[in-house]
Amino acid sequence: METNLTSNKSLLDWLDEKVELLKPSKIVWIDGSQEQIEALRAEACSTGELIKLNEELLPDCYLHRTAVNDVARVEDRTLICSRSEKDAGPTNHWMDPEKAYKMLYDIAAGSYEGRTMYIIPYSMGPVGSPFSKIGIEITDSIYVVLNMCIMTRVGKKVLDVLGDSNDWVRGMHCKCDIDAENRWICQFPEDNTIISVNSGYGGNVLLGKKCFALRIASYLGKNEGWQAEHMLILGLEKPNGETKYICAAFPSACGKTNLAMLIPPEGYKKKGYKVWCVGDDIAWIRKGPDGRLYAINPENGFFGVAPGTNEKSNPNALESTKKGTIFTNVAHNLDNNTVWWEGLDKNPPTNAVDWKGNPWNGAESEEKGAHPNSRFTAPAVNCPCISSEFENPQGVPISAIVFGGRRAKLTPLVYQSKDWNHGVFVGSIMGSETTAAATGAVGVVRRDPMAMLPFCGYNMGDYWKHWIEIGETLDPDKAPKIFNVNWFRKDDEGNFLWPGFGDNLRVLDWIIDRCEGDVDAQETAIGYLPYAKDINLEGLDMTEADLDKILDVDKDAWEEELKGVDELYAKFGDTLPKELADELAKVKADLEK
Ligand code: GTP
Ligand code: SPV
Ligand code: MN
Repeated sequence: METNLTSNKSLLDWLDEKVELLKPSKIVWIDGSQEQIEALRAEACSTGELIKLNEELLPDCYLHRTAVNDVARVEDRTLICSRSEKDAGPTNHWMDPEKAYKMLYDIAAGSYEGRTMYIIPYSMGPVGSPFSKIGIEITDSIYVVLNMCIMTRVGKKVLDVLGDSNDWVRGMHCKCDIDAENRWICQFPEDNTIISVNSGYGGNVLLGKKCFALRIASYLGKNEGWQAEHMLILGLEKPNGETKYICAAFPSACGKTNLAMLIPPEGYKKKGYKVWCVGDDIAWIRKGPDGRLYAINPENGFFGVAPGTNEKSNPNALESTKKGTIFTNVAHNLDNNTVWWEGLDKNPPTNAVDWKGNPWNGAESEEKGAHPNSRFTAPAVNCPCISSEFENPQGVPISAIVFGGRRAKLTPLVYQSKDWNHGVFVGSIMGSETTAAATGAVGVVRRDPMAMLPFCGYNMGDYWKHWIEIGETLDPDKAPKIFNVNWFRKDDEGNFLWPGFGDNLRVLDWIIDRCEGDVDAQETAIGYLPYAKDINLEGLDMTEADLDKILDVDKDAWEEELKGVDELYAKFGDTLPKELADELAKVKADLEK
């Protein structure tokens, strides 16, 4: 074995076992040095795993194409392997851990033969922060190594913090043959272990992200009294210089990255409003010494949706991708060796290669150049609006928690919950149209509680109970206020009824005003809705009457919606918290009034 970077016995023992199983031809410790990263980039380019892009226009940027059958998370092949099936709950796929280990070890055995085993020590959260947690991922993919080096804090410094501790998350990734029939993404929450086989796509293989920072971490949080959530974190700086922090949970490809980096509309900008990005996908939240909730972003980069990202919709994200970025499954413009995706601009390249690796003429082709779930992996430091608190080991204090989904009908632009438990209810009933971020049908409404349906590492009934119990420990004056938003209402012709993107600040402004008690609202059965006059429409081609159309509560439609909630709740049996059953009954009764 190459010289060990640590003498940690639990780690070395685990590695010995994995070497025995996987039979790598070579072993490389990832130390996090620039020289090593350069050498790996060069090696990946020599084999075609990466394509180096135009050094002038996109310095240190690379393109990668995954297998055509391997472009999104696979939810039906993502398993929670707790000892008891009940602990995985009715919304997760479960397998007995003994059976799962055997299945996975059979698939993985000998799969590193002729390949290199890379050992990646990484920290989720700033190295050494009391919030942070350490993981080790072994992989046979340079693409995974280079992505992890952007998305997490990697290298020797992490092992120095780990010392002799046994408190680290074990992650084993094996590309095997990228065989979709034998693809499995398994979490063993009781063993701090993740095993991923036969995939090379982001969320399935960058084990620090969804597997650790959400599935394993949500379970750790339940036991240790904190929360791991699928949430962006942003700071809204007001003209008086004060910054208020908001966490928001939207399902995959429903606008977290966009909201986290938004640029205020002209009128707001002039007044001095600014938005600072702390995180765009995951928040780890715990109570601080002053009794408020504090959040950190455990990641160090953005694994963002490429399509739709442009100079107008999200200039900060676009700017973040201009250096040191890995692009996955976008189109390759051969004229200038850059990248392109649908919605980048109106000039698709004509001399290009599409995401599948075929010649592509964007002016003529009916096919898409980039996959709808194509992504960029960009370092957080590149982001022009990265928060000064990004590295703060204590996190930022949260004023508001926002839930939201993609709903063409029904859900109003924004409403506020009546109190904490009602807010937990609002999160629990979230429904959203499915997107390309996971395999399967797109555009179908499904229940996605707290945007955590694919990411909760244990029984979601117990997870809801955990939310309620966190609320019980908070002084109501210090607890974040809870809201729900929907940027995606459409008219009958399919046009969006709200401009979205930067203009979402108008809604955040109302949310912060509500938190400060600065604005009234109308009480309805589902919660407090804004008066149209209280949402600033200055500079928009929209009237208060237009706004009223997306600030409505349609009694019949809500009654229909709540039938879906009945169905969801019924699955939980005795693990459904009584508090949520009570909230549901209350909303039903209020709708009847
Ligand atoms: P994940 O990385 O999968 O968790 O996605 P995300 O929640 O960060 O979503 P993202 O911000 O990348 O947005 C996904 C898609 O939604 C993109 O195509 C955006 O253009 C679109 N989108 C984001 N915000 C808005 C909005 O306010 N209105 C509309 N109409 N579309 C939006
Ligand atoms: C998501 O699907 O919510 C993502 C991308 O953020 S992935 O890392 O693939 O999960
Ligand atoms: Mn996500």
